[in-house]
Amino acid sequence: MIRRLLLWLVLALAIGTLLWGAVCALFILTRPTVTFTPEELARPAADLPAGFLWGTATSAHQIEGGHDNDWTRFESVPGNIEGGDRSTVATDHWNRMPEDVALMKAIGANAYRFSIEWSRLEPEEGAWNESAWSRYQDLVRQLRDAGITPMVTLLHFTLPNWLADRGGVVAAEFPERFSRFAAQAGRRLGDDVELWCTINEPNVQMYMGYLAGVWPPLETSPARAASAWVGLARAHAGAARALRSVDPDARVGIALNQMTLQPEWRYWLPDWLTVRLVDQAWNWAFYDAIRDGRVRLRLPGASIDETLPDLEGSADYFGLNYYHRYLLHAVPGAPQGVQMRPGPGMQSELGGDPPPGDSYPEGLLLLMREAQKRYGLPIYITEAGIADDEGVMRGPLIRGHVEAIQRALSEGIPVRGYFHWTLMDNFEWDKGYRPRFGLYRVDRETLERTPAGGATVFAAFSPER
Ligand code: GCO
Repeated sequence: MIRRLLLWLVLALAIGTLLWGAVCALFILTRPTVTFTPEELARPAADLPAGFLWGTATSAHQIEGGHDNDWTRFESVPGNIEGGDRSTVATDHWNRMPEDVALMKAIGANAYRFSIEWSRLEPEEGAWNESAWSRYQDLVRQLRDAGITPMVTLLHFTLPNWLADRGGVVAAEFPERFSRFAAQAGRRLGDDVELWCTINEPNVQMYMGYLAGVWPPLETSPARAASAWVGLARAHAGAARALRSVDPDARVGIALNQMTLQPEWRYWLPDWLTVRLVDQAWNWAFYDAIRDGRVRLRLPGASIDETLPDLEGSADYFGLNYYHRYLLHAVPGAPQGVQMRPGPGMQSELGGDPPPGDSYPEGLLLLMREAQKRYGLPIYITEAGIADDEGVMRGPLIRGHVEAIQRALSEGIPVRGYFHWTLMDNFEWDKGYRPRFGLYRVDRETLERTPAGGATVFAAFSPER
């Protein structure tokens, strides 16, 4: 009797192990990884195709100076920003536009992604600031004259105070007000601008503002996070419709923060399942919603399933912001049940707790393949970069990204442009001025810009050279 029981037990264990192995193998096979060898990265890369957009990216609040918005209020509270830094002057780009366009030209850039500051352009609800609009009109003209294609972002995290006071991105009126702003932008800048990015990183804005509670409005509520998500999706859809109606040539998209996610333990099913869940929610839920016209998101503690008007097909391209790889480990009791840590690649100096993921250029290729499979849209890498004070990691990073782009192109993936984050060191949100992401180094005393490590590598890949 006991022998029989033991036999059954052994049999059950063997079958269990086999099944376990089969499921793990399935996960591993369906999520292949890629490694670029040092030899591959040491050989010269093939030229990027003619017409490929090779540029830098910035955002208004991080470089312009002179703002009055929800972030400037946030910065005035001691303890909110590392080192007590403020965006008051930033890099004074508002007064140095021609000089900064010349900097782009000097490193062979033929494209530039930047944002226009809503709080400057509509300081009071419904009152447009004409001189601010004409400054941006001048900027796009200067860019065109220099042979630099602009991509304009309408919302890069910051909100006018009048809107923030009424609830910001969760306010019922937000989508409509934002669409009205988009229509104005299309009318005033549309002659020189074809490429539009409605919103920068709605996933970051939702997470940092409404779940982690470290950015305005400092909330930590899954239910409010879900409302922010829906508000941002509605606003994007409305803005896309508005832009297309005033500017028939407009090509509209949205920039999503994307991460490479891998299991900490390769043969541990809970880690694979965690990767699946986080990957879907973080990397794909927003563009899936655009593809399907239906917002579906599951957060621990809240879930949404809503069909939204105008959302379906509201993107002409897939916008990919890429910085980090994380290894995920399922740990009951950890925040959201997940422990995240960087992989073994180059470590960004962004800082923070938990620390940021490592740089893994191969991940860019994996994400582009997945985006192509899901949407088949042209792809722009709307941001990619590294905080690197000494400037020693930036060059190899750019080389790795070019490798990823070349391989994607050779597989028939329609990648059309790359915007390196960033043109010059700037105000890095709650981290202040410490992390240096710039292809130009900015002296914080004199604001003088000088080429940083990585600038010559960037210039060497320019299709314009
Ligand atoms: C973001 C933004 C940028 C950052 C950049 C570096 O991802 O938070 O788009 O504003 O400065 O990503 O962290």
